[in-house]
Amino acid sequence: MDEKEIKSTSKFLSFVLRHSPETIQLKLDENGWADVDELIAKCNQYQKQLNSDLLNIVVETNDKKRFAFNEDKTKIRASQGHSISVELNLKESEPLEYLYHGTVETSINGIKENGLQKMSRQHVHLSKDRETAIKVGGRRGKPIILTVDSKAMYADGFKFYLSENEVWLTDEVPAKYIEFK
Ligand code: HQG
Repeated sequence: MDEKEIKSTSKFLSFVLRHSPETIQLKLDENGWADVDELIAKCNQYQKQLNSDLLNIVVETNDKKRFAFNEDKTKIRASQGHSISVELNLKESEPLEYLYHGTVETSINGIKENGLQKMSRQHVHLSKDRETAIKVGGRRGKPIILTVDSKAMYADGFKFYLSENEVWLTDEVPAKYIEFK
């Protein structure tokens, strides 16, 4: 199967499973799960070729493990990154001492003023290492990496969640916990 097809399918699945299932008249349950057979049927109906082989490859080879099947592989969902409201039943976890956030210059003043906010997503996304944060920020331009004092936040009662694909999530990061350099 060719790389391009896998990538474009992954992007399309991110779009429908995180942001806009109604685009293909797909129903997600309250936990964000779509029925696999229905997903395949609806994709094809809307001119996005999909079959179970391609779906399995996309899920297995995805660089960030963005999607997960349920145990018997009858359902699929995105593991994080939603803008639509879904209950992921995320595991609350004690964070690493420091977490990182990759952003760009144009966001810095806003972040200094209001801290890191969820913007259009359900959580603020934080990375476990600088390398990952560089990639995240690099999607928008020259990356700037902010260091978050997650240990101090946790000590002050802020909650952290680790998604199934190891992205650290929290509701907000007030500016006082952020090191701007
Ligand atoms: C910025 C991708 C001004 C924030 C990535 C970011 C990640 C502010 C943008 C995941 C702000 C939101 C999430 C404030 C935050 N003022 N700007 N107060 N607070 N921002 O895409 O973290 O490939 O919603 O710095 O790898 O960039 O899709 O968040 O630039 O894991 O799987 O507002 O998306 O994963 O952008 O990325 P996003 P993000 P996938």
